[in-house]
Amino acid sequence: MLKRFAAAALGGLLLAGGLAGCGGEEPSGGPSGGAPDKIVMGFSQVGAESGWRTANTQSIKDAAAEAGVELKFEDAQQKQENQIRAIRGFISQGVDIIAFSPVVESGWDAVLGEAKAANIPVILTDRAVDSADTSLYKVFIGSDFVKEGEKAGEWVNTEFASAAAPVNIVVLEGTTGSAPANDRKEGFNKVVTDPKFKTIASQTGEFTRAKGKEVMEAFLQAHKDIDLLYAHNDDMGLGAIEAIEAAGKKPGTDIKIVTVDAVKDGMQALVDGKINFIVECSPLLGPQLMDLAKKVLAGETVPQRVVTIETTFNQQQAKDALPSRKY
Ligand code: GZL
Repeated sequence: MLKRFAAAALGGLLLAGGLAGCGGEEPSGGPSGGAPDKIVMGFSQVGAESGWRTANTQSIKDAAAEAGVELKFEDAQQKQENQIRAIRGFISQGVDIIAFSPVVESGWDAVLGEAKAANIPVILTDRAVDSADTSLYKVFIGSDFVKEGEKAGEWVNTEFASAAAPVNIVVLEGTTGSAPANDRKEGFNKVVTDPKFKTIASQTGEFTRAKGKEVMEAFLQAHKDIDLLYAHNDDMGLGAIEAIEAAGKKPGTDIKIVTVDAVKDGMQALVDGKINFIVECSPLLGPQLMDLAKKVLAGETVPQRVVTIETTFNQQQAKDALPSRKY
């Protein structure tokens, strides 16, 4: 059910979008009055840049259908201005709740302040914002990206424990300014501290295969002695594998590769020995998101942070897990 704004109802100004489906009844739902009978959720998605994102979108759409939530879904094509525009659209339509995965960490206070002023609760999924004002959103559900970086780093320390200096590392970073890129870098650098490790190149591959391949080609042109690639997601790692093979080298052998996500294609490359280790980042956030949305709208207390549970995979673990992998 679309929501009329309390202020608008008082002033007799009903937003065009607010008329449809309302039938003039009082706005129900919201923190005080129990969840609306039919929740309308506006969701702004980052884009469709990776296998992870595709699985995340499917999880949200399937969970909305399962939960009987009317989902207004907008794909931002990895542009913050498109997400801000979508959120303003949801506000003017008078949705009951807004959820989104912020493409970058900064620049959200104004539009989230507008949602707050319109009394529309917001849930962050997948990625965080750096707003100091945590009253701008009800809950953030997603992975601990710093821990993911630490897990990748711990594997590197073990894998290269007996390696002589220097161990030359190249990094394919995620989207510049995004929480996963910032935090996976932070976590990795926190644990990979032995002076024998040298990060000789680090550049964004925008979480895509195409850009990951392009940047890895440039790394290979500039550096003949790369020992390890740390890619912030499987897709960039898979693009890099193409570049490494085109350069006549063996991925997983000549150049070791550690990635994050654990989507099917990445897990297959791990089974094939082209990737050496994957840190899981689960995209299956849909069911928890819908459950939290219902709780928020029913006025129930919800935790401000819900961390997704995830693991890591070596080659044998990938062989065991791949047949039943959901994404
Ligand atoms: C992580 C998510 C990242 C994935 C990438 O939660 O935001 O964005 O690791 C995706 O594959 O593009």
